[in-house]
Amino acid sequence: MVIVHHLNNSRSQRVLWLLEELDIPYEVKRYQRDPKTMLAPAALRTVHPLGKSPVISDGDKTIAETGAIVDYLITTYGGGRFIPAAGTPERLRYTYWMHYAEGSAMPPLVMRLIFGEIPKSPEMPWFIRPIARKITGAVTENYIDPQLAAHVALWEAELGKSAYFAGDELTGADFMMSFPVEASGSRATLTPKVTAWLAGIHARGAYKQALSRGGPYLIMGSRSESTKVNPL
Ligand SMILES: N[C@@H](CCC(=O)N[C@@H](CS)C(=O)NCC(=O)O)C(=O)O
Repeated sequence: MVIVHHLNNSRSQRVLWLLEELDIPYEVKRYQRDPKTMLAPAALRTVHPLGKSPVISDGDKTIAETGAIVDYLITTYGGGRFIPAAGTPERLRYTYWMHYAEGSAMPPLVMRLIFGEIPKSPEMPWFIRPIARKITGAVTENYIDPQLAAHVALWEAELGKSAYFAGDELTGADFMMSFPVEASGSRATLTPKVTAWLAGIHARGAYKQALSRGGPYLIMGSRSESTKVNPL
């Protein structure tokens, strides 16, 4: 039985979604973020030394890193689903987006979150706060936001070629991309094809079922909610 070590409001939600699509039995072990630091509890470090989510256990195997988990689940339990055939152009696209989601899309999103939080830090002396706000605001405006806009434009172009990120079938690339796209939805302006792709995913029965297994998922909040509740 697959056990998902699931942190609330986290990347691990997409693993639950994949498991629902695969329609295999699994258990969810829930962990709650510290409400002040938003970090995972120490208990997660007993599962994997980094103490990050997602992590899954399957028999004697412990697997961390979403891309590795998605790849493992699809190749072990997919029976050929959710992965394009080897040697096809779709397979190359699949490999690209599987790596890109965490390797390229997430860093500017995490940066935006951190730069947004710096001026709000309660430890910061009040007279430094306006200076911090000015610096972080300038970096966000001049560097991070243009980067994010370029990423969203890339997604829009890719979804102009096919219904999903790696062709006309739902694949691991879409499971991986769901989190950066959801996280961007509250930090950048999404474009029409990306918005439609996300709406299509949110309408899936398996996606909804995964939400009920994972508990409240606030990553999809509005821009204003996001400044308070959207952790990464
Ligand atoms: N690249 C890793 C990132 C893992 C990660 O940073 N997970 C976040 C949740 S979205 C986490 O555990 N944060 C809590 C913490 O760092 O304590 C993956 O995709 O699995």
